[in-house]
Amino acid sequence: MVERDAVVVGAGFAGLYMLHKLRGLGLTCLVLEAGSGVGGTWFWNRYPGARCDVESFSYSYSFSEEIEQEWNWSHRYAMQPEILAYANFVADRLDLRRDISFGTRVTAAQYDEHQQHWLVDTGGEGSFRARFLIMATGCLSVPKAPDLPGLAHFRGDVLHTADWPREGYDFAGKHVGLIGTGSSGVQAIPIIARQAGHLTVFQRTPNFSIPAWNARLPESQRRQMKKDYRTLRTRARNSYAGDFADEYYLSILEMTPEEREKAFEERWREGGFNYQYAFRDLMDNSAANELAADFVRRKIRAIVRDEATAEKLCPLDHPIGTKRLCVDSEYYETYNLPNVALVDIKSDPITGFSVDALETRSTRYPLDTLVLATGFDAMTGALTAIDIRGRNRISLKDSWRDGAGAYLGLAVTGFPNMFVITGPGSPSVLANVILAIEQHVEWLGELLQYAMVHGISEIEAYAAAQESWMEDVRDSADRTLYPQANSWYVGANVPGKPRVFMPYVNGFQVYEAACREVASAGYRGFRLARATEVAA
Ligand code: N01
Repeated sequence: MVERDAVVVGAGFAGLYMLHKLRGLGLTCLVLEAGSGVGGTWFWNRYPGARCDVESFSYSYSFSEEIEQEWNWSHRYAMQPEILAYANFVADRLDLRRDISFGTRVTAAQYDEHQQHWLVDTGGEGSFRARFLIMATGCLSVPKAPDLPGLAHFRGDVLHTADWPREGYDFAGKHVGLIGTGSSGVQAIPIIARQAGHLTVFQRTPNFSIPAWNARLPESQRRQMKKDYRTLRTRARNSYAGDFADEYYLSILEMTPEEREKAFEERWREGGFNYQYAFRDLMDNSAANELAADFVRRKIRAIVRDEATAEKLCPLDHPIGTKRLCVDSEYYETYNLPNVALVDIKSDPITGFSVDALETRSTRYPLDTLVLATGFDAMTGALTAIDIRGRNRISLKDSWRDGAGAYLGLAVTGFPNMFVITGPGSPSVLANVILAIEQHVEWLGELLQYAMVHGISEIEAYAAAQESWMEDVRDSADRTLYPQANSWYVGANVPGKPRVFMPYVNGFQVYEAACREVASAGYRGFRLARATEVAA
């Protein structure tokens, strides 16, 4: 049995920084990672076109000025290989690998109330004991295999974007089918279309996508960004989305039609997420939202030459932004290529597969390869995949049966000394997730420091604190348009998952202030017990 002060699960961006932070506190720590390398989601998601849709300078650690200055981002939005190289650079620069056990998948964890420590099992790769268990398992890390009738009959290659072969895949000359038009599909489709003999996209629901206008960063801009880093980071910390961009200052409804059209056009030309975040009434006013949505639909119709295809690509079933916006590079333009076809599987559903074809109600599509860009069991999937048992052997899965919850999105009642980085109830996926991770790691570092100084051996969220936090998470979401969509934010993409809006919608800056306030009130809402009190 290996013993440490803390076991961290996952060596993505959260796990790496958590390890560094714990070392700084003088705690011993081991990170258990299922993959053979660091990087988390960026280790597994190697599909063609995979890149970050938050700008590279923003989507990077802010805690080390040395790392900021030493690393050079090549593009406005970094591609997956570059982000993975960055994660490796950080791991080497901070000498993190010696405390990471690769190829070690955590299968179970049990809290021992008498000893106040966690026993962590890996199903053959060893057992571990630690006072603290920190789940850095990521919000989007468990791929969702879609329930496709008869898929087992298909003898062609089946690839999932979130579990892509490390050696890559040669699409040349192949007839390829792709299911899923969320961020992953929207990024992969233009690249696969250029490589494959023919690409058929099977679309269930169209998404809104904004151009990335990705480009190489000129040296002068890189130099300037590095000079301005502290100001930019401060701006991000004080913002809704944890990003540098200007946000929330325009009201769609207060503008004249001409001003509005100009503002939409400017945001479209600027590209990326600021199309959503620049307008303060877009996410809570249906009329404002519809105007922004209509502008994007008009863009789609102007780009896509075939009228019927353009109509199929126009989202009509959800307000813009209520499903996560996609950010693309020539996504809509791809449908003008002669080797690309779009099939609406809502009106012509998939009925089955044969050894070499996908069949819809009306048509047989011969395929060599099927790409699944069908998403994730988001926010909770990586946690409920592990048999986590807290006080009285209660399982996390059971305690989340009616919906996931965590106090501040960080700590779950009944699971003392376990913490979740960017868990349900925190801004996580609605913010720049690297900053969301940093804020959690830093806040948790302070809590553990406080525990050490005060001789506290057990930390647990009170049930009332968690309930009231999750009530606020839900009520805040209900004041917006977010819950109107069948999105993975509410777990709607996983059959049987309770419909609960999981992220915190009030903004990164509001959330950070709430966390600070909890800390300065002596960690209000947490039961902090000294060893003697626990034993009693
Ligand atoms: O997954 P998704 P994703 N039959 O869930 C369809 C992040 N990300 O991997 O909408 C047919 O968004 C499903 O259809 P529908 C980002 O946060 C970030 O693309 O359920 N279709 C949908 O079209 C993103 O939001 C980056 O009707 C089925 C698609 O599959 C999140 O990951 C890059 C189906 C799934 O879309 C998830 O994105 C990539 C079925 N049975 C991803 N099941 C960055 O750049 C599902 N679909 C940072």
